[in-house]
Amino acid sequence: MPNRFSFSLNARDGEARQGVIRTPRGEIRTPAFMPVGTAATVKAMLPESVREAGADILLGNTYHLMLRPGAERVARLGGLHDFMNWQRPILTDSGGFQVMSLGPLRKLTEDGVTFSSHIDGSRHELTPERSMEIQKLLGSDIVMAFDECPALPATDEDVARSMRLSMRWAQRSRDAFGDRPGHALFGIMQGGVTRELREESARALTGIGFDGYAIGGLAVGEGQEAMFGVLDYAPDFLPEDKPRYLMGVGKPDDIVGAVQRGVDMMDCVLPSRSGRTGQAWTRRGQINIKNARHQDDPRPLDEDCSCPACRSYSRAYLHHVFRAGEMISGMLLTWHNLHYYQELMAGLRDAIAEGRLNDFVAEFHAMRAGGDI
Ligand code: PRF
Ligand code: ZN
Repeated sequence: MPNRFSFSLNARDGEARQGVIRTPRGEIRTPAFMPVGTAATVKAMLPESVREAGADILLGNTYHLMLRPGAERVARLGGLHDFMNWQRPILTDSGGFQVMSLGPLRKLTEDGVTFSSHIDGSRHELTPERSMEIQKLLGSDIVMAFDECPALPATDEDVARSMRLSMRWAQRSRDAFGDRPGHALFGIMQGGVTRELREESARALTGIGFDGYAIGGLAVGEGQEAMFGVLDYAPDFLPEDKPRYLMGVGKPDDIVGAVQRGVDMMDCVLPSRSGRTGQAWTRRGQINIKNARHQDDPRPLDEDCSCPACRSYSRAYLHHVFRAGEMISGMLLTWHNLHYYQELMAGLRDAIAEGRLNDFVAEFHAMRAGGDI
């Protein structure tokens, strides 16, 4: 294992890139999808199952872990990797975005954000410096700068003001992070759907210098067309030799479109969350397992899927356990969804490496039916 963080590209196909991030805790094949383990667990999954489904890295959340069980406690117990029994890389989000979604419970100043816990109402403060400290206590491998993400639509003036605050916080994050060999700090581009603001944000971040660059502030209500519009130019503002991470995206077709536009990493709660609400994602489209049409269906979710849910269980069984409120329902559907997402990423990586991404994407769209299958 290397004792440093590095990124190298193996292949390009159009704007798409295929590469590998090396860290002391293992390699991350890119384009990568990161399952979300907000509260030190990918819900309904054992860590070894998350790995078996194909994940190289998980995402954890500063906001949730600082409130419960507390970053200092996790540090005393040996750090997040030991605590949750996942020894591979972990990326932690910085907390700003999660605090923003609290709405009226928060107060924003130049220094940072004060907010009330959604758990017990207690008051807390997050600043760039405290966010860096918490992510260090957790032992995160990829630390995210502390930022603010405005909900869209917003006026250009509000988006500009917020972006400039995030860029001042990015500098403070960089200063507080210091020099930690083997650990990476990523800056987060903001600027809404305005090209000039995205460019200004990228210039500010590259001037500071980060180990990787996230594209934040998308998938917040602007719609896929507007998001792809930004992704048509924004990755070009970032250094070619550093990973680019699109935060909080998305559905399978969002992922494919983002990879085509030069994104290297993504995360989303969708495969795990929708697994618990009875939604399965497959190559042929979505399956709503609640639907009565599945109650006598002996077929698996997807005949060609090799996940445990598809190897050993029928749609009829999955329908039954979902309707009965049995926990195995969320376990099996989450496993299937994570497996599907990771197979999609592997397919994208292979296609880029072999210079046939356009054919892969055409096939991806051709396979998908409309509605519940
Ligand atoms: N900033 C941070 N986390 C995020 C986002 C962001 O803009 C998004 C936007 N989709 C998801 N998660 N820090
Ligand atoms: Zn499956």
